[in-house]
Order: sequence, then C-alpha cells, then structure tokens
Amino acid sequence: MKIKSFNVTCVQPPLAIPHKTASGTITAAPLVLLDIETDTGVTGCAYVFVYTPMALRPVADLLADLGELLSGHEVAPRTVAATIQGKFRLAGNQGFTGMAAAAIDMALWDCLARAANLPLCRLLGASPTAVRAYDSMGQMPPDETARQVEKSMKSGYRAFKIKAGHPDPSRDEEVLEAMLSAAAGEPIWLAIDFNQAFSPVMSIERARRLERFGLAWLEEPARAEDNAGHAQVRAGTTIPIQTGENWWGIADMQRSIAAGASDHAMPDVMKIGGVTGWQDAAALAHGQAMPVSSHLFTEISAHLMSATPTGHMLEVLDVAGAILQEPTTVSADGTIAPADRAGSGMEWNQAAIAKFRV
Ligand code: SMN
Ligand code: MG
Repeated sequence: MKIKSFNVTCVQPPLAIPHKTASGTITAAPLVLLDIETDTGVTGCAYVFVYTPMALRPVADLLADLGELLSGHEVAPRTVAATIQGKFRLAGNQGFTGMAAAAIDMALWDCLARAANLPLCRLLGASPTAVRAYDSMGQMPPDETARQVEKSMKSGYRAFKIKAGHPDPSRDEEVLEAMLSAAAGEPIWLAIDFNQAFSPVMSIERARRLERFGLAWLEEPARAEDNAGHAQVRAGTTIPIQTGENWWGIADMQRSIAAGASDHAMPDVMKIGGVTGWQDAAALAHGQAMPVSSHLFTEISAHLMSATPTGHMLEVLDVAGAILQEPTTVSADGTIAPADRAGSGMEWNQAAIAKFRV
C-alpha cells in the first residue's frame, strides 16, 4: 500500500468549557485534520491539537509539503518517521515539525488498521481493553468545580484532575475540599497539574500543603525540560510526580527517567511521535515498571493504552468530539474502551468540520 495524497483541513471548534491552567487558558481547540489517501483506496485520518491558532497554518503548510514529498512512499509508519527525521535533522524535529510528523504517523497507522479491517489496538497485538478514565478539568472556582464533579459522576467518572496552581495557594485547597464534598463520601481518585508554573521550591511548598488529600499525582511541578527540578520536587513531597506531555520523542523521556524526574509517565501521543513513538515510550516505561497515562487525544489513546503493558489512566479533555461522528463517552463504571471498529476509532463529522473550518 502506497501513499497517494494528503488532504489537510484546519478547524477550531469551541471547548465545552474554557480550560484555564496555571500557564494560560484554552478557549477553543485549534486542530489540523489530516486524511491520507492510499493507492488501494483506503484513507486514514488523524488530527493534531496545536494549542494555539497561530500554529494552524505552519503545521498545515508543512503537511501539504510533506504530502508532496511522501507521495509514492509505502504506508510504513516507522520508515516514514525515519525519513522525516532525516529531512529535519538540521532544522529540528520538535515543534511544528513534530506535530506534522505525528499527524502523518497516526494517519498511516489508521490506514494500516483500516486496510486490515482491525481496530488499531488489535493491529498492535492487544484486545480492546477498558481503561480507567479521568475527567480533566480546568481551573475553576470551588463551587463551579463541585458542580462539574457532580455532573461528571452522573456519567460515571470517579477520577478527576484539576489544573491547580491558583495564585492564592489556599484556593487549591478549597477546590479540592469542594470536590471531595461533591463526591458526598464516595471515594474518588484525584490528581493535580501545576503546568510548569512554579520553581521547584515553590512547588514543594505548595505540594506539602496538599499532601493531606492523598493525591494520585502532582503533574509538571517544574518547567517541562527541567528534569533536575522535577527530581527536586519529587524528593521534597510525598505526592507522586507525573510528567511527560512535553516530551518530544523517546530521547526526552529517557533523559527524564535517567534524572529520576517522576514516578509516572504521561507521553502525549502527538509530541512523543505518534503511534510509533508511543510504542517506544510504552516499552521504555515497561522496562522501568512506570505507570503510563495518556494526554489528550482520547480516541487514539484508548487504543494505545490497551497495548501499553503498564497502562494506568486515560485523560479525557475533549478537544475533538465536536468534529467527530461519535465522540468518546465514558462507561458507567468510569472506564473507556477503544472503539471496536477498524482503524483508530475516528470518523469525521463533515457538517461540523464545515462549520468550524478556519
Ligand atoms: C493541558 C494543558 C494544555 C492544554 C491541554 C491540557 C494539561 C493536561 O497539561 O495535562 O491536561
Ligand atoms: Mg498536564
């Protein structure tokens, strides 16, 4: 099977709830959609979430150029990834290049799964497995957070992450207390995310105030690339440390592990290098017996987590549901299983794409 052509579309659907973090607020989801048509008539699709509308055009233009370059190449994701990395060795494979390369990788794996008439997880050798999901919430006042927890529990969630790091540290405590009271005595899984907002010493001071909540993890308590800083926070609090959404490829993950930066691993399927990069990350974490949780990209991550030996938690922060025919939904037991149909589980909602196209 060979690559014939790329079709690239930029959309920006609104987020159901603006997502406020300690390092900025996301109100809409700038997405670049990629369809890769092959010479057999199979078309694979993927999207990348590019964080800011300013990244839409550069990533889309790069994909259009890469489509020209790769036309006629085999649908062989690992080989195509190596080709792209070679082309950008001097320019760098992170940033917009990494985003475009991951979109291609995910769409190529979707081609292979559709051609084999298999769900992606089965193509990777795993049976579709339900994985525990958590509702990932932005920074909101205590009462609004409590309302969201009550609503979310009604659909089945018993696990929640909040963007902590409010300017007033006591607000983080008030929010967590409000979440626990909203759970009305039911045990819930809780994690917090500082989104790189503090120096290690500040993170340690804040973390110690929150240890009484028995949190599952504290995420990005230092700048993403500050592995020593992460390790310093890890040594300064009893809360397990989580990081990884900003690892550009397996080398970043290896450096983080070597520095003892975190207890958990949280690769982002785009930044880690698509399905190909994820498989490398899952193997590395397996060797380290490190729990692996996903970041965004719920649909394809559900497949990947089935094929991840130390798979732990699936993040649900819905950035693409508005442009999909079947947005992901959590089961009554708080888990999400990969869609048991050919491919990575996504079919575009063309009417919605037309509506949100930019
Ligand atoms: C996050 C940050 C920015 C956009 C989406 C998500 C966050 C997370 O770090 O872990 O969900
Ligand atoms: Mg995060």
